[in-house]
Amino acid sequence: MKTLILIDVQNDFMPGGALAVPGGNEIVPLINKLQEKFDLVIATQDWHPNAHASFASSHKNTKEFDMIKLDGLDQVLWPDHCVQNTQGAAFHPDLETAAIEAIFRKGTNPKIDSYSGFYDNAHLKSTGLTGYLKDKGAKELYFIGLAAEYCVYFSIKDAISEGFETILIEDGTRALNNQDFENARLDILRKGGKIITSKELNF
Ligand code: VGL
Ligand code: ZN
Repeated sequence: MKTLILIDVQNDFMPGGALAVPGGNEIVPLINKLQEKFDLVIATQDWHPNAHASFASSHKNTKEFDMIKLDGLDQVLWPDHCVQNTQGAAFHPDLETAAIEAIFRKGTNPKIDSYSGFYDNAHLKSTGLTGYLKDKGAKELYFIGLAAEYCVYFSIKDAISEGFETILIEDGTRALNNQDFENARLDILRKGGKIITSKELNF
């Protein structure tokens, strides 16, 4: 049962958006093309309330992209992004959504960030994604979307530890910082995840 998981294909992560990932828009045609190859397609959406704790604007004497400790965890302070029900939180207008069977929203707790589609950053609360996927009989999870070294990487780490066969489609992601993504790639491989290009999908 091959499942494609679209991570945060949202306007704020596209060039011109609040937290733009360089080239983020370039992956949308590939995502649209690949969907029909899969038995199940699901998506995640970064979905923050106003004044979320991950926003630099919620803290005093800080600026965007500063690193702070938030309840003991490292936290990058982001520009305000993906605020619930705004255009920035909407999927890219060209993303085909007809085949997306479920959307898992994350980052809704105002006090804690949530990069992974499975758990918040402190692993305190599950989104229910593991249970949903296991109930559906999903075994191999293919990941695509944004941003490579944040929400894609954190989702992949959780998918591996939840026991799924986990594959990153490398040409279907873009990073905020390529060096950070290189470290994430090595960690994915070390943990037993696979990294392929879409050309290698032979089904
Ligand atoms: C993301 C930073 C903050 C992501 C979400 O989707 O990768 N990155 N919120
Ligand atoms: Zn976010």
